[in-house]
Amino acid sequence: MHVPKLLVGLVGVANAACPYMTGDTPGLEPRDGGDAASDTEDYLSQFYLDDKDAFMTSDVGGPIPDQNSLSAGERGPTLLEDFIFRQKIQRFDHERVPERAVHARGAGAHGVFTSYGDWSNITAASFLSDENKETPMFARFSTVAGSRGSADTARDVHGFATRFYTDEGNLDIVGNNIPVFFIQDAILFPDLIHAVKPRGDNEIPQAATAHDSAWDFFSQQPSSLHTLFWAMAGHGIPRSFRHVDGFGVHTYRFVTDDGASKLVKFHWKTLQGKASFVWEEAQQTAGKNADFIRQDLFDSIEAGRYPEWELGVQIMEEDDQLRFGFDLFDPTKIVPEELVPITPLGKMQLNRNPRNYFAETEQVMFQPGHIVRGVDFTEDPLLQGRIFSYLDTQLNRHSGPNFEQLPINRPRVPIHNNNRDGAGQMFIPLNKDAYTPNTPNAGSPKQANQTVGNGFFTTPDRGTSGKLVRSVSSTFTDAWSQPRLFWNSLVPAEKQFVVDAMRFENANVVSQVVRNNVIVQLNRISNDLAKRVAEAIGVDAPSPDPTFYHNNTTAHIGAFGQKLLKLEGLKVGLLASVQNPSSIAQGAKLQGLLSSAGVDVVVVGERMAHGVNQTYSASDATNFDAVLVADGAQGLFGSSSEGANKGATSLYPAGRPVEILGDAFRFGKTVGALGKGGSALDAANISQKREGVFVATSVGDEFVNGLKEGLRTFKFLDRFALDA
Ligand code: HDD
Repeated sequence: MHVPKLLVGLVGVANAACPYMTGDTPGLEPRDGGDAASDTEDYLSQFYLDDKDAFMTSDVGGPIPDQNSLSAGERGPTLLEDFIFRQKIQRFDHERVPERAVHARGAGAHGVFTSYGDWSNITAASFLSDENKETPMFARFSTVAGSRGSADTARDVHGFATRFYTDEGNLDIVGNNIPVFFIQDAILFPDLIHAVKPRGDNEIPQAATAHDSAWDFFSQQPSSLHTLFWAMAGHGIPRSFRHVDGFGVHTYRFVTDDGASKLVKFHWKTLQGKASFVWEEAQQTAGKNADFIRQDLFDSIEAGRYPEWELGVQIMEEDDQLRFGFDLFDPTKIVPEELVPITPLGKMQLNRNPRNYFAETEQVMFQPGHIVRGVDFTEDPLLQGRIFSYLDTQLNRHSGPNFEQLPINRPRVPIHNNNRDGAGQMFIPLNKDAYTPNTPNAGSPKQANQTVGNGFFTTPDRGTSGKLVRSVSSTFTDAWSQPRLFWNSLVPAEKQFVVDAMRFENANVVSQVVRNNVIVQLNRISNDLAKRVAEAIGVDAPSPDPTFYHNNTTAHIGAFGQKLLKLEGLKVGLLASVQNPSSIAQGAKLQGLLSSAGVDVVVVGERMAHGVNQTYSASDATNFDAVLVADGAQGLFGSSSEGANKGATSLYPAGRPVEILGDAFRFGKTVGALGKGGSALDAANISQKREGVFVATSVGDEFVNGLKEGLRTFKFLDRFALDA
């Protein structure tokens, strides 16, 4: 297996040839090679509208008052000439632009990519040409099916779109948090989305696949099963955007300066660790705080806890296209890491929140077609179709071609071409001979290609042929082996996640025909799974269908991990009581002990008071990654304070750690099930406490270390109610 080594030196010459033409593109200073983070601030600040001490003006700059309309007499009609009224209302009336056709709901952040080395032995891409080379980035995370105003914690595939503002133009890796996709040919995308989006007559359900058309599509289109399994597992309800991996999905090409190509798959490995909600928590959170996940990202960055991901590639040869028993150009297949390890190339750190959601996060327009020298496409039919669709949909959203000139979309290098005019043209081109070849302008802008001007080029050795057909490739037809690979790699509790999710989803399916079809497809993957779902949705338990059980490998493919690598940004709820100030005082002491780990302590009390951050009625255990009962607060448990009981009991089944200070026994009795086998804890059996239950006499190192260990493992898998 060719694993690239880091080259040193060598490419200095190539970089020197990378020309920064003095900008004749207004407002775009060529990167001075400074650090990428300050680049971003310097660059974007050119566009800030900063109104701290200013007087109000109209859009054309005249100072105005805008709180009263102009009328004929104090009781008279508003006058048509009132340009202030008309402009203000007209601007309001035109604020909404079409939301994204999919991925409408998202959150973004700026950041920096740092290359681990010089990778010119596998790619000519400039952003990977030097160790520690920095490139400004913007990333946007999203759900797929929900409208812009839907809830963050809906179960869904999650978008993971990343833009590199490289010194040779913008590169976008527009991926998801799931490494495969539902379909193989882009022509089916409208069918897929029409099936998963709400019904055409009543626009119900919002942001949910628990309905007939979605499962009718999934059961009729088996290529969708692999992605569906990942979405029914923890990957569909991540704890936050910080706790997901990202995938480019398609196989791309890396191509070197001299035209040699490798096949690569892009991976973003979260350095926070992967973590998910359980479905009940995700549902509750959607009601308690629809913005829970976007708030988590924003608050983490505001607090200086910058999330990081490592960019890696699986590197394969052109001859490997069919080597693994499936087609590398089939976007429903992964390449198990056991077969081709991931080579880390660099790290992305998101370290700056947008200053304006619409201007940056809503207007950013990613495209798989935003590609740079050293990266090339493959014949993957889904990728080919996406290259058209994103440009097309963005023309619709921006109602014109100049969206690439918006501050968030502009590259950080000068633009030189003969594209002219179009609505909202922001540049003033000085070259009046906008054609090539031209003599009056000395032939500028000149053609850049593989050997001159560091131009983009298609891999020279790429070739294609074949009769024109409309069909799925015969190399794409096995739809069941890889969902089985995924299912086999899950631990029992994660399998329970999938079973429970499919039960929930199909219990909302009305058609018995669709339910039967679903079980037929599940049975081609696992008879155990099919029987467990069938029993819950009124379908006869199927007998095994061995004709599909080939390739039954159990290669572990990095199923949804349960280990957190960093505690930064996690929250613990200290259940205290205003009747006992010492229970509240423990909050400050605990915060002192946990702040170095980046863990926030939220003190919960019956009502707001000094030292109390939240009341029981306004909070829920699902807001916290662990629940702690302060010493002296146990008196609340057993009383009528619903919040207190809910604070602990509703969290416990979700597998989050529960920490008990002081008189644990009374608390134990109330909450119950803290003992092994689901028994209540009491003085006699306190040693029988279940995994994830910690008891300490005071807020000290023993208590904090127990909590940190509890948070790290995050989910105590034995707590989930597994099928008998
Ligand atoms: Fe897509 C947006 C990811 C298949 C057509 N897609 C969109 C976004 C992400 C993805 C992350 C949001 C970008 C942003 O934050 O602005 N899409 C994917 C992945 C796919 C995929 C990983 C499969 C590998 N998409 C796909 C297909 C098509 C589209 C097959 C159409 C043929 N996607 C779109 C779109 C969107 C979009 C309708 C809506 C907003 C936009 O493009 O700019 O063109």
